[in-house]
Amino acid sequence: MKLSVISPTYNESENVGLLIAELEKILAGTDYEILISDDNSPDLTWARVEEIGRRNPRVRVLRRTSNRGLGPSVVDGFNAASGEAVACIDADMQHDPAVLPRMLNELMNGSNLVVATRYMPGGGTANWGIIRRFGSWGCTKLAQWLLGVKLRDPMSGYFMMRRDDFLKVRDLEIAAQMHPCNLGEIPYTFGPRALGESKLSKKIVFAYLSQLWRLCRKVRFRRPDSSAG
Ligand SMILES: Nc1nc2c(ncn2[C@@H]2O[C@H](COP(=O)(O)OP(=O)(O)OP(=O)(O)O)[C@@H](O)[C@H]2O)c(=O)[nH]1
Ligand SMILES: [Mg+2]
Repeated sequence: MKLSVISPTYNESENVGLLIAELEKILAGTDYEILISDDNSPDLTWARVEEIGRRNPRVRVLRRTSNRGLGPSVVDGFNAASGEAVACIDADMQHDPAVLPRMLNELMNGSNLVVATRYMPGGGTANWGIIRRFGSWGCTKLAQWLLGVKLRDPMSGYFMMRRDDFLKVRDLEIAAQMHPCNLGEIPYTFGPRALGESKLSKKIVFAYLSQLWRLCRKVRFRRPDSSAG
């Protein structure tokens, strides 16, 4: 089964080479492609990937110039992918690439969605202070309570699914709402950011909470989505 690994990036020029080198090592012997979905980063992340792509044709960059954001970048990456399996991974090495072969195995064994999970035996978070720990716990519980999500780590952001399943809806939010029947969870430890700056801000946390509330209204009360165009 061919695997497409999609990584959304914004100003990750210091990390993207490390990520690609690690993926090349771990996926050697697998049929794979690496697709970096970059929001035209001012630090020229996209140019760094183009350079690597000249050496390894399995590596491509999607240079995006509109609709900036992590979610839309992943969706565009999944749409442009050619693998039967598509995976999403952060570029700053916090998502351990060594877990990918186990995730692929789980998918090939019949899972529809495989989520790399911090909150299960064998998983964890490194170097987190009490505030981030509590914030992550709160956001996780909220998603589980409000949406009835069964996943132990719904905010993982490190997951794999069949591209066919994605193409049926072409939307990650809807795909999540379909409550895939065969869920797979693989433990991993969320490491420290390798280099560069975090993009996780209060604004992003607020956007997450308002999106959660909008989904909750839709799922629980079957209200029409007033933000839909
Ligand atoms: N294309 C794109 N990628 C983004 C955007 N914002 C963040 N990313 C990428 O999404 C991934 C996760 O973002 P991070 O800033 O690492 O967020 P985080 O891991 O929750 O926070 P830290 O633990 O502080 O690193 C990284 O690969 C980022 O480069 C965006 O607006 N567009
Ligand atoms: Mg990060």
